[in-house]
Amino acid sequence: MDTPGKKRVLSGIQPSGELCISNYIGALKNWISLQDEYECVYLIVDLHSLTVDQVPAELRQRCYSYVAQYLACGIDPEKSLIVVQSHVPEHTELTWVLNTITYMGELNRMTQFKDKSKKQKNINLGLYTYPVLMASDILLYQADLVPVGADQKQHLELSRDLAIRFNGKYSPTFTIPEPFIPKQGARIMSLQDPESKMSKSDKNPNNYISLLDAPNVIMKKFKRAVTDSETEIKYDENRKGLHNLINIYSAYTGKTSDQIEDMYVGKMYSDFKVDLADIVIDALKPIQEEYNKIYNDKGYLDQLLKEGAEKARYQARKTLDKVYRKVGFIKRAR
Ligand code: ATP
Ligand code: LTN
Repeated sequence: MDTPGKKRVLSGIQPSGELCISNYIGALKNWISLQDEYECVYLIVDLHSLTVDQVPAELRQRCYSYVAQYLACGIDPEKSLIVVQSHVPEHTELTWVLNTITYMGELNRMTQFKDKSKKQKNINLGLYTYPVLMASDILLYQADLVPVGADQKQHLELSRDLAIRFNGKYSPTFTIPEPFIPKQGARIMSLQDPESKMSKSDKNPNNYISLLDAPNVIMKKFKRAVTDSETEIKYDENRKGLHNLINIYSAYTGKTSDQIEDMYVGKMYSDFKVDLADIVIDALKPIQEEYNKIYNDKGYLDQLLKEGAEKARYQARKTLDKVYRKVGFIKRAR
């Protein structure tokens, strides 16, 4: 960390549910491609995941599993830091300060809060202030760029507003982060309900493809994916199910929607779905093989997280000390 002249990338995923192809297409794929040009920090945001009910032993295993999946997908620990959010206490410390410059009206407008409040009984304060913790994640590392799916745009705008507000109230302290959202595939939809987004914590596993799903499961889920009663394979926004499947096809092959339409002239939905399933199965195979090699090596994963946390804390402390000084706290004698 702290290479002069190199810009910073920061992003994170909360360890709730199984990582899905939507998380890969919307976020992870870009995380990987940004590693050479930027200094990257990729978080497993375990503090955020507590806003949804968790089984402690499962959460612990899932965090290890996410680290192994980040690595298996191509996050290179030589180039990027993989960090568990709770290992760097500065995240929660900065959150407090940012809480004091966040207006309740801003949080009331957050669509993720509104959506999640409808879905779960436990509408806790953490769910409400979730975007402030996310802003801390980003601002703590002075990130320039934040690769996320389209659903996170509103949260990112809040992070920018808080950075601008703090800088204005005190003096320039935080870098103003920019979102980095893919042009295509920024919003992958559910396979059974193409009106709502694919979500890894969905109760119905038929709605998503997990990165660790077995080939026969992937095939079955795509075959069952909701389409429509037409026959032609056309990229039409109004035919939501098919539109979504073409987006997934495009994300995994690099082919444009026009090219895909041409390839399937005169063919049936079932041909298209089977091909798509095969493409995704082939893409996930090396990831799953690599995952199986590293997931059980807890010693290696722990060591990697230890190094990640140490390096991250250096930068985090630097920013937090600055913030504490600016707001008028007495410097702690060391
Ligand atoms: P949860 O259901 O637990 O909220 P999620 O699948 O919505 O999970 P997040 O942890 O909220 O995933 O997001 C991780 C990353 O994946 C974020 O960058 C987010 O923007 C991206 N992402 C989530 N869902 C989609 C989607 N349907 N299409 C594209 N990107 C997505
Ligand atoms: N809120 C994000 C996860 C997240 C995040 C971040 C993303 C937490 N902290 C910092 C980018 C940068 C979500 O996807 N639900």
